[in-house]
Amino acid sequence: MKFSKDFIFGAASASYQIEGAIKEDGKSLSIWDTYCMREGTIKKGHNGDIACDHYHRYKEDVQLMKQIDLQAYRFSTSWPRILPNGTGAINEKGLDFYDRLVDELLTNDIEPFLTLFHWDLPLCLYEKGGWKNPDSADWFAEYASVVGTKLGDRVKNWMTFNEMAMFVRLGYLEAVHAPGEKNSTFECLRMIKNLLLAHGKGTSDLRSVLQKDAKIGFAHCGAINFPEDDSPANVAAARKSMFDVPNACGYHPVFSNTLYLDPIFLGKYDPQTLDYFGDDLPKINDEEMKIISQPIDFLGLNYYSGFMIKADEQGNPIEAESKEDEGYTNFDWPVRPKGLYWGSKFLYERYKSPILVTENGMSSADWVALDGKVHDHERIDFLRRYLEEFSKAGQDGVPLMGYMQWSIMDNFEWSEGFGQRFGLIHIDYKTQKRTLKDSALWYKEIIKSKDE
Ligand code: GCO
Repeated sequence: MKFSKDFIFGAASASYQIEGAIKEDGKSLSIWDTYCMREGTIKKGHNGDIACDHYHRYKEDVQLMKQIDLQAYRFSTSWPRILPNGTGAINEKGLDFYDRLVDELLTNDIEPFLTLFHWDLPLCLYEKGGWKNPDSADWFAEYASVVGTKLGDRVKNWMTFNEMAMFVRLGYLEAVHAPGEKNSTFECLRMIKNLLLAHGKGTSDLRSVLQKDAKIGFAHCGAINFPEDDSPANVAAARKSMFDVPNACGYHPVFSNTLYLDPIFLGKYDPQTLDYFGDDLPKINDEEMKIISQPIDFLGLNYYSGFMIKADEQGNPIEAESKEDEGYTNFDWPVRPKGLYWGSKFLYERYKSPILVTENGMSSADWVALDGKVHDHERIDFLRRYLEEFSKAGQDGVPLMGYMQWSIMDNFEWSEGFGQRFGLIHIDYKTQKRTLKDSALWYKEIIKSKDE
């Protein structure tokens, strides 16, 4: 596999999934803290109260990253740690944590990639209506500018939101993630408009406090479809289906790629979205659309598995039965590396934005073996397959910024609790002992070989 000289290899995490310290140093609660307190929400009653205790162990964790020779680390900041009231008074102690983390990373030659919102909305803002409140775009912009002002002299790569489509779907439509609501399509669409405005206003307020060379992106996760084979009819069907509303893979249309990416990257709703939702779709006026679609620097792609598509007799996309003897991860997600090649290509063709893989990885049933090591050979095979496909996209002309493996360490996997292990680093949750998995050592070699 080949990558360009400036391609960057890193690994990712998110605040609620690793930090713990949910009530420390002036942090207020987030919707994830309280969601986990509700009985029956999380497998085995797990929660992120302590998680990987990264809040206290970040120095040790950065040293482990250093041992892997990571070039970059993608993490998210916790909004209620920084602004306990959601807006207004800054909690300096909370903000200092990220200040120290950034310094620690830079001292060890690891480039920080910062996500502002990876799902831990301050509870106090949720109580004011959360993302349903039209003021939420201004709340987010204020938070973005607070973090940007403090860290913008050192952090060059920023992401506004992580997987807007996913948290709308899981948290507000299907009620399987915080805050656990089931809303109508009509209500979701109104919330999505506020979210898009939050992304836009956040981007402009952030831009105004960052240095000129800073990059801002949006980390997206949606249906990624790839063709059953390279025949022109199947390729055309797969390409079309990625941006169809509804999509051949059967996802609810509020989870469609275009609903989010077209306003952000193309400055408009696509015709199918307008058609499908009709009067339910809130109007976005020109001024608002300008805010939403101001230029950003990259499209972050979170990719784990996708859908295999073929053309039916009329050329319409339909899901193809898998003929391959696929592997399945511990989550039961099919191993489908081809989506990384085709997905990057299709997204680039439509949005013309460089692609950064902001997440990719797999969960497996890892444990520490008798020899004290973690032999996760399946993860090594998985990552190699996916990276090879991503590299192919680059060779075909898609501008690739880099690749962030999910995740730097095993962590709190939302409603699955600690049962799904995605890390390059194994965590023993009883003792908080960290062990580099075989995949981490393999990844180190991949990073090294890039420059050879
Ligand atoms: C998401 C998040 C991550 C997950 C990861 C594995 O996609 O849900 O961005 O926080 O942990 O994707 O499911």
